[in-house]
Amino acid sequence: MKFCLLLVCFAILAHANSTKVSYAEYQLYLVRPETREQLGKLRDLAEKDDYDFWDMPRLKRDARVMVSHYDESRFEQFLERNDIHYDLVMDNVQQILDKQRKSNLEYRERVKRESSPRATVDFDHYWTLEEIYQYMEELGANYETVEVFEVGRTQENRPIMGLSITNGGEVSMERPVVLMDAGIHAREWVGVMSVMYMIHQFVENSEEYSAQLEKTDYVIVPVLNPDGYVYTHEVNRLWRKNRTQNNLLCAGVDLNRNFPFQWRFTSNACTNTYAGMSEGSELETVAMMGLFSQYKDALTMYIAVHTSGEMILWPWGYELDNYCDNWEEHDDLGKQAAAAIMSVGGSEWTVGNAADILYAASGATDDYGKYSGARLAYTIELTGGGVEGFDLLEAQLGKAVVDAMEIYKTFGAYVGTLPIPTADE
Ligand code: 0X9
Ligand code: ZN
Repeated sequence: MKFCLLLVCFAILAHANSTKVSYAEYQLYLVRPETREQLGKLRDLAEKDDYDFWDMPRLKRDARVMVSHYDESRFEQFLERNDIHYDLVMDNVQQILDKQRKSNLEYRERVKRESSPRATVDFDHYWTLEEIYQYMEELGANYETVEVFEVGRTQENRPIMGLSITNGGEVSMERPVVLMDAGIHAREWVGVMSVMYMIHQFVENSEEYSAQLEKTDYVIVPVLNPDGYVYTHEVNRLWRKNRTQNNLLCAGVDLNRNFPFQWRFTSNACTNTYAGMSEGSELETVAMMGLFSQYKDALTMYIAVHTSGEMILWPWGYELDNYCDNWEEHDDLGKQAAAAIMSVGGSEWTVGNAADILYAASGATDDYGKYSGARLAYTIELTGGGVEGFDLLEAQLGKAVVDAMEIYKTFGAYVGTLPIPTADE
């Protein structure tokens, strides 16, 4: 009997893992906390309940929250009880996703018709994991400056691939290292694409960046959460976490809450910010920790690439009113990068302390990077899709990655002027 029950459960899980998730029964709200108390209530809700906050609530700003019809009245009652201003902006989230998909397909068709011969890489569409890994392998095979390596494996046995770009063909440990990852949050596709664009530029247009590539080594993990990334392409566009099965009901650990610095227990495994059973419990976390420790002696900068909000954030991010020792250096460089974005026609980005500007979050990679010895550690939140969708339309992707490139250039050029940590002593 028990065995049968188990079989039924497995069948349900297998089905849930393979059928495309529809958001027809979900609606999108904008909520706007006007007081600190309302902000606290909303953040509490985001952490404890399993509503999907596309943005974390910030004071006097709109945040997008996706709520099922089933939870609608409970959610609205909560907002009304706390006198929180809200707008129901979309009745059927699936319609936005479908509209975006259609527009993306049309755009792809147009680009295909207009560009002849077709370039080998393009930033007109979001790449699949296969396309990303294939491109990395291609660069590794064709360029002396590129090395491609496996950093670890996921629960679903996918390789987590890393790539280095170095002048001599390997990380010298005598030049400062910039360590980066993207795709820790599966649905944040713009971040992943910006890193692929950076790799493409640094490798295939290297003359343009020779001054900075001579002085700095790059170690990059473009998709730190490959299981989640594939899941967003194949099953559920809005998935954020990895794919660990926490219990019968809920899957996924938020890897950006799982790192072993100021880790904090969260009880509800179904929330989008579930921190895992224990610190460093996830394979992806362990893989990334391995890189932090491998390059420790030359590690100078760490960049966590996320979407969205157009923000450049520095530590500490786990609590309010606690700035890291060299926060002014972080802030100055962040502002330089923001100015560079504006100089290429981008919008005005916000630069500041992660907890202040966004919210406090424990066990995140940025703090772990700083704690592991990186002189500079940032989270960058790239351009997102507004109420029109979680991420940008593909037609706007090209501009977003060019803007992000301004940050990578500004940061890299500065790092090239710094001594490696061991030379400081
Ligand atoms: O919540 C996060 O993990 C990041 N934002 S996102 O919308 N991409 O999910 C921000 C993390 C900022 N860092 C810290 N607060 N430590
Ligand atoms: Zn993120």
